[in-house]
Amino acid sequence: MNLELVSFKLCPYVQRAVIALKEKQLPYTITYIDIMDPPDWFKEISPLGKVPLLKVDNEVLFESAVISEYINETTSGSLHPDDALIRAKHRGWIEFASSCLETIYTLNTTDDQEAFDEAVETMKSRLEKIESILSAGPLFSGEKFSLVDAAFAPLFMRLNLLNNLAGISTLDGLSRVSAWSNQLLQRETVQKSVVEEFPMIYRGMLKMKAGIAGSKVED
Ligand SMILES: N[C@@H](CCC(=O)N[C@@H](CS)C(=O)NCC(=O)O)C(=O)O
Repeated sequence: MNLELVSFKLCPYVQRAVIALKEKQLPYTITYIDIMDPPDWFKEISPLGKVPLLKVDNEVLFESAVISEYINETTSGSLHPDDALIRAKHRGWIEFASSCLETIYTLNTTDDQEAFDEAVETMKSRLEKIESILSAGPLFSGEKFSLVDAAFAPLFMRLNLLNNLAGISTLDGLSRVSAWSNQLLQRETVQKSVVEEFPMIYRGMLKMKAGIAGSKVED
C-alpha cells in the first residue's frame, strides 16, 4: 500500500494525519502545495479544495478525521478506546478541537479589535471546558495516546507560538490543560509533525496577515 499525504505546511488539519501516521509508524510520502495557489492536479482530486488528502494507491481520501480513522483502522493497536460510548465521546472532542481551530484562525488573522477580543474569550472558555473534563493525565484519557491527542496537538502548538511570539496567552490558570499541552509538545511524533522551520513560517504568516496578532509580533 502506497500512502501519499498532500499537505500545506501551516495546516493544522494535515498535522493531525501526520501525527497519526507517525504514531502508527507507517511509511508515507508527503507532497506540499501552496493552498493559496493550488496546482490543477490538486483541484481535480480534492472535492472541497482542501488539504489534507491521503492518496492510498490510486484512491483519494479527504477530511482529516476520516483520514486519521482510516490510518487507525488499517493498522494494529488502536488509537481509540475499546468502549463504544467512550469512543463516541472521543469523536465528539475531536470535533470540539476542530471548532477551536476555527477560532484560532480568527485569532491569527483578524484586524478587528472586537472580533479579536471575542476570539480570545471564545478560546479561553473552550479551554476551560476542556479543563473541566480532562483526566489526571498525562494525556487526554490517561497514559495511552489517542486520536483526541492527535487532534489537539496542532492547536496547542499554535497557542504556544501565539504566546511566545505575540504575548497572547490563553492557558493561564488552566493547570490540567497546560500540563497536557506540555506533554504533547514534548512528544517526538508531535515535534516531527511539522517542518523544522514551522515557527518561522508561522511568524511570517502572522506578519503577512497583518492582523492584530501580527501587530503584536516584534519586527
Ligand atoms: N474539515 C477539514 C478542514 C481542512 C481545512 O480547512 N484545510 C485548509 C488548510 S488548513 C484548506 O485546505 N483550506 C483551503 C480552502 O478552504 O479553500 C479537515 O478536517 O480536513
